[in-house]
Amino acid sequence: MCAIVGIYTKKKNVCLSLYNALTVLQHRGQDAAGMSVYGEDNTLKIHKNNGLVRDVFSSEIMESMMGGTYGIGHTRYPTAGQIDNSEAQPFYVNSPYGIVLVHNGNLVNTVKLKSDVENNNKRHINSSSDSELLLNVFADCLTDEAQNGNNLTNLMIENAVKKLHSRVEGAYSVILLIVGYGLVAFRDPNGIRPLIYGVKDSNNYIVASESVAIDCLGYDIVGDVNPGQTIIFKDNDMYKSQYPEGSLNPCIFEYVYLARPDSIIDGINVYKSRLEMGKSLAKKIKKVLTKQELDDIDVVIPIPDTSRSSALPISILLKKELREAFVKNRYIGRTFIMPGQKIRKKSVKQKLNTIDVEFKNKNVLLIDDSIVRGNTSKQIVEMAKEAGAKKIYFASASPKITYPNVYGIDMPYVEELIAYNRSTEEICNIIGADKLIFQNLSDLENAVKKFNSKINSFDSSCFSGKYITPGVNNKYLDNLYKIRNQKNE
Ligand code: PIN
Repeated sequence: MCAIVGIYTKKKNVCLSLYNALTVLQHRGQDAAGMSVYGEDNTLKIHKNNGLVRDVFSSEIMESMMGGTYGIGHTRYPTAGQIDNSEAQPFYVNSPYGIVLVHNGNLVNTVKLKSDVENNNKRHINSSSDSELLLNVFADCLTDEAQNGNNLTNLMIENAVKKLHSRVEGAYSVILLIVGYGLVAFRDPNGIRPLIYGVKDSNNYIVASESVAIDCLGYDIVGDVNPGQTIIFKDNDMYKSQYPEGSLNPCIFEYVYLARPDSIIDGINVYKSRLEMGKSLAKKIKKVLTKQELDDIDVVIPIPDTSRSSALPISILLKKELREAFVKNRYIGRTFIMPGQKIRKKSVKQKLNTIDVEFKNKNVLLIDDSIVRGNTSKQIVEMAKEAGAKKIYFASASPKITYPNVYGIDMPYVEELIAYNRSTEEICNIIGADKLIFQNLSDLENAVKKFNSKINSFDSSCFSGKYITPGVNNKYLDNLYKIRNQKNE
Protein backbone atom coordinates (compact mmCIF):
# COMPACT_ATOMS: atom_id res chain seq x y z
CA MET A 1 0.00 0.00 0.00
CA CYS A 2 1.31 3.43 -0.94
CA ALA A 3 0.02 6.97 -1.24
CA ILE A 4 0.08 9.00 -4.42
CA VAL A 5 -0.79 12.64 -5.01
CA GLY A 6 -0.67 15.06 -7.92
CA ILE A 7 -1.33 18.81 -7.80
CA TYR A 8 -1.86 21.01 -10.85
CA THR A 9 -2.02 24.70 -10.09
CA LYS A 10 -1.21 28.10 -11.52
CA LYS A 11 0.57 29.13 -8.36
CA LYS A 12 4.26 28.65 -7.79
CA ASN A 13 5.85 26.49 -5.09
CA VAL A 14 3.55 23.49 -5.51
CA CYS A 15 6.10 21.51 -3.46
CA LEU A 16 4.63 23.06 -0.29
CA SER A 17 1.16 21.70 -1.01
CA LEU A 18 2.60 18.35 -2.07
CA TYR A 19 4.50 18.14 1.21
CA ASN A 20 1.31 18.84 3.18
CA ALA A 21 -0.65 16.28 1.18
CA LEU A 22 2.03 13.63 1.69
CA THR A 23 2.03 14.16 5.47
CA VAL A 24 -1.78 13.73 5.49
CA LEU A 25 -1.29 10.46 3.57
CA GLN A 26 1.67 9.27 5.62
CA HIS A 27 -0.34 6.39 7.13
CA ARG A 28 -0.29 4.67 3.71
CA GLY A 29 3.46 4.18 3.78
CA GLN A 30 6.38 5.13 5.96
CA ASP A 31 9.19 3.41 4.14
CA ALA A 32 10.08 6.09 1.59
CA ALA A 33 8.83 9.40 0.25
CA GLY A 34 9.40 11.39 -2.89
CA MET A 35 8.16 14.15 -5.13
CA SER A 36 8.76 15.70 -8.50
CA VAL A 37 7.83 19.24 -9.58
CA TYR A 38 7.96 21.05 -12.87
CA GLY A 39 8.27 24.82 -13.28
CA GLU A 40 8.08 27.49 -15.94
CA ASP A 41 11.86 27.62 -16.28
CA ASN A 42 11.57 24.17 -17.91
CA THR A 43 13.24 22.32 -15.07
CA LEU A 44 12.08 19.10 -13.58
CA LYS A 45 13.08 18.44 -10.01
CA ILE A 46 12.94 15.05 -8.33
CA HIS A 47 13.82 14.12 -4.78
CA LYS A 48 13.16 10.80 -3.07
CA ASN A 49 14.64 8.76 -0.27
CA ASN A 50 13.87 6.25 2.46
CA GLY A 51 12.12 7.65 5.52
CA LEU A 52 9.12 9.65 6.63
CA VAL A 53 8.01 12.69 4.63
CA ARG A 54 9.36 15.08 7.29
CA ASP A 55 12.76 13.38 7.26
CA VAL A 56 13.11 13.05 3.50
CA PHE A 57 12.09 16.69 2.91
CA SER A 58 14.29 18.84 5.13
CA SER A 59 14.06 22.66 4.82
CA GLU A 60 17.11 22.63 2.55
CA ILE A 61 15.57 20.07 0.21
CA MET A 62 12.25 21.94 0.21
CA GLU A 63 14.06 25.14 -0.72
CA SER A 64 15.61 23.36 -3.68
CA MET A 65 12.15 22.18 -4.82
CA MET A 66 10.60 25.68 -4.84
CA GLY A 67 9.20 27.29 -7.96
CA GLY A 68 7.26 24.55 -9.78
CA THR A 69 3.55 24.87 -10.52
CA TYR A 70 2.63 21.24 -10.93
CA GLY A 71 3.97 18.06 -9.43
CA ILE A 72 3.44 14.59 -8.01
CA GLY A 73 4.34 12.84 -4.76
CA HIS A 74 4.50 9.40 -3.21
CA THR A 75 4.88 7.63 0.11
CA ARG A 76 5.83 4.02 0.01
CA TYR A 77 5.97 0.89 2.05
CA PRO A 78 7.51 -2.26 0.67
CA THR A 79 5.23 -4.60 -1.23
CA ALA A 80 7.83 -7.36 -1.16
CA GLY A 81 11.18 -7.98 0.54
CA GLN A 82 13.87 -5.42 -0.10
CA ILE A 83 13.94 -1.95 1.39
CA ASP A 84 16.74 -0.08 -0.35
CA ASN A 85 15.83 3.28 -1.80
CA SER A 86 16.03 2.04 -5.41
CA GLU A 87 12.29 1.44 -5.20
CA ALA A 88 11.34 4.87 -3.84
CA GLN A 89 9.11 6.84 -6.20
CA PRO A 90 8.65 8.87 -8.42
CA PHE A 91 10.37 7.14 -11.35
CA TYR A 92 11.61 9.13 -14.33
CA VAL A 93 12.26 8.42 -18.02
CA ASN A 94 13.62 11.11 -20.30
CA SER A 95 12.01 9.83 -23.48
CA PRO A 96 9.51 10.58 -24.90
CA TYR A 97 9.03 14.15 -23.61
CA GLY A 98 10.25 13.41 -20.05
CA ILE A 99 7.77 11.49 -17.90
CA VAL A 100 7.63 10.99 -14.14
CA LEU A 101 5.35 8.40 -12.50
CA VAL A 102 3.87 7.57 -9.11
CA HIS A 103 1.94 4.34 -8.67
CA ASN A 104 -0.14 2.67 -5.97
CA GLY A 105 -0.91 -1.01 -6.45
CA ASN A 106 0.89 -4.04 -7.72
CA LEU A 107 1.13 -5.60 -11.17
CA VAL A 108 0.72 -9.34 -11.53
CA ASN A 109 2.17 -10.00 -15.01
CA THR A 110 5.60 -8.52 -14.29
CA VAL A 111 7.60 -11.47 -15.64
CA LYS A 112 6.09 -11.10 -19.10
CA LEU A 113 6.17 -7.30 -18.95
CA LYS A 114 9.84 -7.23 -18.02
CA SER A 115 10.79 -9.50 -20.86
CA ASP A 116 8.67 -7.44 -23.30
CA VAL A 117 10.10 -4.15 -22.13
CA GLU A 118 13.70 -5.34 -22.21
CA ASN A 119 13.68 -7.59 -25.28
CA ASN A 120 11.09 -5.95 -27.53
CA ASN A 121 11.07 -2.31 -26.43
CA LYS A 122 14.85 -2.24 -25.79
CA ARG A 123 14.48 -0.46 -22.48
CA HIS A 124 16.48 -0.97 -19.29
CA ILE A 125 14.76 -1.54 -15.94
CA ASN A 126 17.07 -0.52 -13.13
CA SER A 127 15.16 -1.77 -10.08
CA SER A 128 12.90 -4.63 -9.07
CA SER A 129 9.96 -2.22 -8.87
CA ASP A 130 6.88 -2.98 -10.95
CA SER A 131 6.25 0.79 -11.00
CA GLU A 132 9.42 1.40 -13.01
CA LEU A 133 8.19 -1.30 -15.37
CA LEU A 134 4.79 0.39 -15.62
CA LEU A 135 6.42 3.72 -16.47
CA ASN A 136 8.46 2.11 -19.23
CA VAL A 137 5.38 0.40 -20.67
CA PHE A 138 3.65 3.79 -20.79
CA ALA A 139 6.73 5.45 -22.31
CA ASP A 140 6.83 2.77 -24.99
CA CYS A 141 3.11 3.17 -25.74
CA LEU A 142 3.51 6.95 -25.99
CA THR A 143 6.59 6.58 -28.20
CA ASP A 144 4.38 4.61 -30.63
CA GLU A 145 1.94 7.52 -30.67
CA ALA A 146 4.71 10.08 -31.17
CA GLN A 147 6.09 8.42 -34.32
CA ASN A 148 4.44 10.97 -36.64
CA GLY A 149 6.56 13.75 -35.18
CA ASN A 150 3.52 15.82 -34.20
CA ASN A 151 3.38 17.75 -30.95
CA LEU A 152 1.95 15.89 -27.99
CA THR A 153 -1.86 15.89 -27.72
CA ASN A 154 -4.45 14.59 -25.26
CA LEU A 155 -5.51 12.00 -27.82
CA MET A 156 -1.98 10.62 -28.03
CA ILE A 157 -1.87 10.27 -24.25
CA GLU A 158 -5.31 8.64 -24.13
CA ASN A 159 -4.30 6.15 -26.82
CA ALA A 160 -1.11 5.34 -24.97
CA VAL A 161 -3.09 4.63 -21.77
CA LYS A 162 -5.47 2.41 -23.79
CA LYS A 163 -2.52 0.38 -25.07
CA LEU A 164 -1.09 0.21 -21.57
CA HIS A 165 -4.35 -1.29 -20.25
CA SER A 166 -4.06 -4.07 -22.81
CA ARG A 167 -0.50 -4.93 -21.74
CA VAL A 168 -0.69 -4.59 -17.99
CA GLU A 169 -2.55 -6.75 -15.43
CA GLY A 170 -3.04 -6.04 -11.74
CA ALA A 171 -3.85 -3.06 -9.57
CA TYR A 172 -2.66 0.38 -10.61
CA SER A 173 -3.72 3.83 -9.63
CA VAL A 174 -1.28 6.11 -11.42
CA ILE A 175 -0.35 9.78 -11.73
CA LEU A 176 2.09 10.90 -14.42
CA LEU A 177 3.79 14.23 -14.87
CA ILE A 178 4.67 14.95 -18.49
CA VAL A 179 7.30 17.65 -18.83
CA GLY A 180 5.88 20.92 -20.17
CA TYR A 181 2.44 19.39 -20.62
CA GLY A 182 0.65 18.62 -17.32
CA LEU A 183 -0.54 15.70 -15.20
CA VAL A 184 -2.29 12.48 -16.21
CA ALA A 185 -4.22 10.29 -13.73
CA PHE A 186 -5.67 6.87 -14.44
CA ARG A 187 -7.00 3.86 -12.57
CA ASP A 188 -6.99 0.21 -13.60
CA PRO A 189 -10.20 -1.16 -15.18
CA ASN A 190 -11.04 -3.08 -11.97
CA GLY A 191 -10.70 -0.01 -9.75
CA ILE A 192 -8.84 -1.97 -7.09
CA ARG A 193 -6.83 0.78 -5.41
CA PRO A 194 -8.46 4.15 -4.70
CA LEU A 195 -7.94 7.43 -6.57
CA ILE A 196 -9.98 10.60 -6.12
CA TYR A 197 -9.73 14.21 -7.37
CA GLY A 198 -10.75 17.66 -6.31
CA VAL A 199 -10.73 21.31 -7.36
CA LYS A 200 -10.06 24.72 -5.78
CA ASP A 201 -11.02 28.13 -7.25
CA SER A 202 -12.20 26.41 -10.45
CA ASN A 203 -8.77 25.76 -11.99
CA ASN A 204 -6.45 24.27 -9.38
CA TYR A 205 -6.62 20.49 -9.24
CA ILE A 206 -5.55 17.75 -6.88
CA VAL A 207 -5.69 13.99 -7.37
CA ALA A 208 -4.85 11.68 -4.47
CA SER A 209 -5.17 8.20 -2.99
CA GLU A 210 -7.57 9.38 -0.28
CA SER A 211 -10.03 12.23 0.06
CA VAL A 212 -8.42 13.41 3.33
CA ALA A 213 -5.65 14.99 1.27
CA ILE A 214 -8.29 16.91 -0.72
CA ASP A 215 -10.09 18.03 2.45
CA CYS A 216 -7.05 19.02 4.41
CA LEU A 217 -5.61 21.13 1.60
CA GLY A 218 -8.84 23.08 1.21
CA TYR A 219 -9.94 21.61 -2.12
CA ASP A 220 -13.48 20.40 -2.90
CA ILE A 221 -14.00 16.77 -3.85
CA VAL A 222 -15.16 16.34 -7.47
CA GLY A 223 -15.28 12.54 -7.59
CA ASP A 224 -13.40 9.27 -7.77
CA VAL A 225 -11.37 8.50 -10.85
CA ASN A 226 -13.51 5.73 -12.32
CA PRO A 227 -12.07 2.32 -13.13
CA GLY A 228 -10.59 2.64 -16.62
CA GLN A 229 -10.88 6.43 -16.62
CA THR A 230 -8.07 8.79 -17.63
CA ILE A 231 -8.01 12.43 -16.56
CA ILE A 232 -5.53 14.90 -18.04
CA PHE A 233 -4.86 18.14 -16.14
CA LYS A 234 -3.52 20.71 -18.57
CA ASP A 235 -3.83 24.45 -19.30
CA ASN A 236 -5.98 25.09 -16.20
CA ASP A 237 -8.52 22.53 -17.26
CA MET A 238 -9.23 18.82 -17.06
CA TYR A 239 -10.03 16.34 -19.86
CA LYS A 240 -11.68 13.03 -19.10
CA SER A 241 -11.83 9.89 -21.19
CA GLN A 242 -13.00 6.38 -20.48
CA TYR A 243 -11.53 3.16 -21.82
CA PRO A 244 -12.34 0.33 -21.27
CA GLU A 245 -15.71 0.55 -19.57
CA GLY A 246 -14.33 -0.88 -16.32
CA SER A 247 -16.06 -2.20 -13.25
CA LEU A 248 -15.65 -1.22 -9.65
CA ASN A 249 -14.02 -3.87 -7.41
CA PRO A 250 -12.34 -1.90 -4.63
CA CYS A 251 -9.98 -3.51 -2.15
CA ILE A 252 -12.07 -4.21 0.95
CA PHE A 253 -9.03 -3.90 3.17
CA GLU A 254 -9.04 -0.13 2.59
CA TYR A 255 -12.27 -0.05 4.61
CA VAL A 256 -11.15 -2.61 7.18
CA TYR A 257 -7.95 -0.89 8.13
CA LEU A 258 -5.79 0.82 5.51
CA ALA A 259 -7.61 4.10 4.92
CA ARG A 260 -8.12 6.91 7.38
CA PRO A 261 -11.65 6.92 8.88
CA ASP A 262 -12.18 10.50 7.67
CA SER A 263 -11.72 9.45 4.03
CA ILE A 264 -14.45 8.76 1.50
CA ILE A 265 -13.48 6.04 -0.95
CA ASP A 266 -15.65 5.25 -3.97
CA GLY A 267 -18.51 7.15 -2.44
CA ILE A 268 -18.28 5.31 0.88
CA ASN A 269 -17.51 7.02 4.12
CA VAL A 270 -14.83 4.80 5.65
CA TYR A 271 -15.88 5.63 9.22
CA LYS A 272 -19.52 4.74 8.53
CA SER A 273 -18.52 1.43 6.96
CA ARG A 274 -16.54 0.61 10.13
CA LEU A 275 -19.59 1.41 12.27
CA GLU A 276 -21.56 -1.05 10.11
CA MET A 277 -18.84 -3.67 10.53
CA GLY A 278 -19.28 -3.23 14.29
CA LYS A 279 -23.05 -3.71 14.03
CA SER A 280 -22.78 -6.98 12.14
CA LEU A 281 -19.95 -8.20 14.36
CA ALA A 282 -22.14 -7.52 17.41
CA LYS A 283 -24.82 -9.79 15.91
CA LYS A 284 -22.25 -12.53 15.32
CA ILE A 285 -20.94 -12.18 18.89
CA LYS A 286 -24.49 -12.60 20.19
CA LYS A 287 -24.88 -15.75 18.12
CA VAL A 288 -21.55 -17.33 19.01
CA LEU A 289 -21.38 -16.62 22.74
CA THR A 290 -23.68 -18.36 25.22
CA LYS A 291 -26.05 -16.31 27.35
CA GLN A 292 -23.76 -16.96 30.30
CA GLU A 293 -20.72 -15.69 28.38
CA LEU A 294 -22.57 -12.60 27.17
CA ASP A 295 -23.71 -11.81 30.71
CA ASP A 296 -20.13 -12.29 31.82
CA ILE A 297 -18.71 -9.44 29.76
CA ASP A 298 -17.97 -6.37 31.85
CA VAL A 299 -16.49 -4.02 29.23
CA VAL A 300 -15.82 -3.63 25.51
CA ILE A 301 -12.27 -2.46 24.79
CA PRO A 302 -11.05 -1.40 21.34
CA ILE A 303 -7.44 -2.02 20.37
CA PRO A 304 -6.49 1.41 19.06
CA ASP A 305 -6.83 3.01 16.62
CA THR A 306 -8.80 1.52 13.76
CA SER A 307 -11.16 -0.72 15.75
CA ARG A 308 -12.52 2.20 17.79
CA SER A 309 -15.20 2.85 15.17
CA SER A 310 -16.48 -0.73 15.17
CA ALA A 311 -16.22 -1.14 18.95
CA LEU A 312 -18.68 1.73 19.45
CA PRO A 313 -21.81 0.01 18.06
CA ILE A 314 -20.71 -3.29 19.62
CA SER A 315 -20.82 -1.68 23.05
CA ILE A 316 -24.25 -0.18 22.32
CA LEU A 317 -25.77 -3.36 20.89
CA LEU A 318 -24.38 -5.60 23.63
CA LYS A 319 -25.31 -2.99 26.25
CA LYS A 320 -21.83 -3.10 27.71
CA GLU A 321 -19.69 -0.12 28.62
CA LEU A 322 -17.01 0.97 26.17
CA ARG A 323 -13.65 1.70 27.79
CA GLU A 324 -10.38 3.02 26.43
CA ALA A 325 -7.90 0.78 28.16
CA PHE A 326 -4.95 0.72 25.77
CA VAL A 327 -2.80 3.78 25.26
CA LYS A 328 -0.86 4.02 22.09
CA ASN A 329 2.47 5.75 21.70
CA ARG A 330 1.57 8.00 18.81
CA TYR A 331 5.19 8.54 17.83
CA ILE A 332 5.71 4.96 16.69
CA GLY A 333 4.61 3.89 13.20
CA ARG A 334 2.10 1.14 12.54
CA THR A 335 3.66 -2.25 13.13
CA PHE A 336 1.73 -3.75 10.22
CA ILE A 337 3.68 -1.57 7.87
CA MET A 338 7.10 -2.38 9.23
CA PRO A 339 9.00 -4.96 7.20
CA GLY A 340 10.52 -7.98 8.92
CA GLN A 341 9.14 -10.14 11.69
CA LYS A 342 11.72 -9.17 14.35
CA ILE A 343 10.94 -5.46 14.32
CA ARG A 344 7.23 -6.26 14.38
CA LYS A 345 7.51 -8.49 17.47
CA LYS A 346 9.58 -6.07 19.43
CA SER A 347 7.50 -3.03 18.69
CA VAL A 348 4.15 -4.13 20.19
CA LYS A 349 5.13 -3.43 23.78
CA GLN A 350 6.70 -0.15 22.85
CA LYS A 351 3.56 0.84 21.08
CA LEU A 352 0.72 -0.08 23.42
CA ASN A 353 0.35 0.10 27.16
CA THR A 354 -2.56 -0.90 29.39
CA ILE A 355 -4.55 1.17 31.85
CA ASP A 356 -4.62 -1.59 34.43
CA VAL A 357 -7.72 -0.48 36.37
CA GLU A 358 -9.82 -1.18 33.29
CA PHE A 359 -8.71 -4.83 33.26
CA LYS A 360 -8.40 -5.72 36.93
CA ASN A 361 -10.85 -8.54 37.80
CA LYS A 362 -12.91 -7.87 34.68
CA ASN A 363 -14.12 -10.03 31.82
CA VAL A 364 -13.22 -8.04 28.73
CA LEU A 365 -14.28 -8.12 25.09
CA LEU A 366 -11.35 -6.91 22.97
CA ILE A 367 -12.05 -5.65 19.45
CA ASP A 368 -9.50 -5.46 16.65
CA ASP A 369 -9.92 -4.73 12.95
CA SER A 370 -8.10 -7.87 11.82
CA ILE A 371 -5.84 -10.70 12.82
CA VAL A 372 -3.00 -11.19 10.34
CA ARG A 373 0.00 -12.98 11.81
CA GLY A 374 -1.50 -13.02 15.27
CA ASN A 375 1.70 -11.88 17.00
CA THR A 376 0.22 -8.59 18.11
CA SER A 377 -3.05 -10.19 19.16
CA LYS A 378 -1.16 -12.74 21.28
CA GLN A 379 0.89 -10.06 23.02
CA ILE A 380 -2.19 -7.93 23.59
CA VAL A 381 -3.99 -10.84 25.27
CA GLU A 382 -0.91 -11.40 27.44
CA MET A 383 -0.86 -7.73 28.40
CA ALA A 384 -4.56 -7.81 29.28
CA LYS A 385 -3.96 -10.84 31.51
CA GLU A 386 -0.95 -9.21 33.18
CA ALA A 387 -3.13 -6.18 33.84
CA GLY A 388 -5.52 -8.43 35.76
CA ALA A 389 -8.25 -9.42 33.26
CA LYS A 390 -10.19 -12.55 34.24
CA LYS A 391 -11.64 -13.69 30.94
CA ILE A 392 -10.71 -12.39 27.50
CA TYR A 393 -13.10 -12.54 24.58
CA PHE A 394 -11.54 -11.37 21.32
CA ALA A 395 -13.47 -10.29 18.20
CA SER A 396 -12.10 -9.34 14.79
CA ALA A 397 -14.05 -6.95 12.53
CA SER A 398 -12.81 -8.88 9.50
CA PRO A 399 -12.82 -12.61 8.69
CA LYS A 400 -9.90 -15.03 8.81
CA ILE A 401 -7.11 -14.01 6.44
CA THR A 402 -5.99 -17.14 4.65
CA TYR A 403 -4.64 -16.00 1.26
CA PRO A 404 -1.90 -13.58 0.17
CA ASN A 405 -2.68 -10.17 -1.28
CA VAL A 406 -1.17 -9.57 -4.71
CA TYR A 407 -2.57 -6.10 -5.35
CA GLY A 408 -0.28 -3.96 -3.26
CA ILE A 409 -0.81 -4.78 0.41
CA ASP A 410 2.17 -6.29 2.17
CA MET A 411 0.44 -9.43 3.43
CA PRO A 412 2.69 -12.26 4.51
CA TYR A 413 2.79 -15.53 2.62
CA VAL A 414 0.06 -17.94 3.72
CA GLU A 415 2.22 -19.94 6.11
CA GLU A 416 2.87 -16.83 8.19
CA LEU A 417 -0.85 -16.11 8.45
CA ILE A 418 -2.18 -17.39 11.76
CA ALA A 419 -5.52 -18.37 10.22
CA TYR A 420 -3.96 -20.48 7.46
CA ASN A 421 -5.09 -24.09 7.88
CA ARG A 422 -6.32 -23.43 11.42
CA SER A 423 -9.75 -23.53 13.00
CA THR A 424 -11.03 -20.59 15.02
CA GLU A 425 -10.50 -22.67 18.21
CA GLU A 426 -6.87 -23.33 17.29
CA ILE A 427 -6.23 -19.65 16.65
CA CYS A 428 -7.98 -18.80 19.91
CA ASN A 429 -5.66 -21.15 21.79
CA ILE A 430 -2.56 -19.70 20.16
CA ILE A 431 -3.42 -16.11 21.03
CA GLY A 432 -4.48 -17.23 24.52
CA ALA A 433 -8.04 -15.87 24.51
CA ASP A 434 -11.06 -17.57 26.07
CA LYS A 435 -13.21 -17.16 22.99
CA LEU A 436 -12.51 -15.79 19.50
CA ILE A 437 -15.06 -14.45 17.03
CA PHE A 438 -14.43 -13.51 13.39
CA GLN A 439 -16.73 -11.44 11.20
CA ASN A 440 -18.35 -13.35 8.29
CA LEU A 441 -17.11 -12.29 4.84
CA SER A 442 -20.65 -11.67 3.53
CA ASP A 443 -21.36 -9.44 6.56
CA LEU A 444 -18.15 -7.51 5.99
CA GLU A 445 -18.96 -7.02 2.30
CA ASN A 446 -22.53 -5.97 3.07
CA ALA A 447 -21.32 -3.46 5.66
CA VAL A 448 -19.40 -1.64 2.92
CA LYS A 449 -21.62 -2.33 -0.11
CA LYS A 450 -24.60 -0.87 1.73
CA PHE A 451 -23.27 2.62 0.96
CA ASN A 452 -22.66 2.17 -2.79
CA SER A 453 -24.93 0.00 -4.92
CA LYS A 454 -22.58 0.44 -7.92
CA ILE A 455 -20.01 -1.88 -6.41
CA ASN A 456 -20.00 -5.15 -8.38
CA SER A 457 -17.75 -7.01 -6.05
CA PHE A 458 -14.75 -6.36 -3.85
CA ASP A 459 -11.22 -7.44 -4.02
CA SER A 460 -11.60 -9.63 -0.92
CA SER A 461 -8.95 -12.06 -2.12
CA CYS A 462 -7.05 -12.38 1.16
CA PHE A 463 -10.26 -13.74 2.73
CA SER A 464 -11.67 -15.69 -0.21
CA GLY A 465 -8.75 -16.66 -2.45
CA LYS A 466 -10.66 -15.27 -5.45
CA TYR A 467 -8.48 -12.96 -7.54
CA ILE A 468 -10.09 -10.55 -9.97
CA THR A 469 -7.30 -10.57 -12.59
CA PRO A 470 -6.45 -13.65 -14.65
CA GLY A 471 -3.28 -15.65 -14.05
CA VAL A 472 -3.23 -15.44 -10.25
CA ASN A 473 -3.31 -19.16 -9.50
CA ASN A 474 -1.40 -21.56 -7.23
CA LYS A 475 1.59 -21.60 -9.56
CA TYR A 476 1.72 -17.80 -9.54
CA LEU A 477 1.43 -17.66 -5.73
CA ASP A 478 4.16 -20.30 -5.24
CA ASN A 479 6.48 -18.35 -7.49
CA LEU A 480 5.74 -15.17 -5.55
CA TYR A 481 6.73 -16.97 -2.37
CA LYS A 482 10.04 -18.08 -3.88
CA ILE A 483 10.90 -14.56 -5.06
CA ARG A 484 9.97 -13.15 -1.69
CA ASN A 485 12.18 -15.59 0.16
CA GLN A 486 15.12 -14.94 -2.15
CA LYS A 487 14.77 -11.20 -1.53
CA ASN A 488 14.65 -11.69 2.24
CA GLU A 489 17.74 -13.95 2.34
C1 PIN B 1 -3.58 -1.11 13.53
C2 PIN B 1 -4.61 -1.86 12.75
N1 PIN B 1 -4.48 -3.32 12.71
C3 PIN B 1 -4.33 -3.95 13.98
C4 PIN B 1 -3.52 -3.79 11.75
C5 PIN B 1 -2.06 -7.70 13.98
C6 PIN B 1 -2.98 -7.29 12.89
N2 PIN B 1 -3.20 -5.85 12.95
C7 PIN B 1 -3.44 -5.28 11.65
C8 PIN B 1 -4.24 -5.46 13.85
S1 PIN B 1 -3.96 0.56 13.75
S2 PIN B 1 -1.55 -9.34 13.92
O1 PIN B 1 -5.18 0.65 14.54
O2 PIN B 1 -4.20 1.18 12.47
O3 PIN B 1 -2.87 1.15 14.44
O4 PIN B 1 -2.68 -10.19 13.78
O5 PIN B 1 -0.67 -9.52 12.76
O6 PIN B 1 -0.85 -9.65 15.15
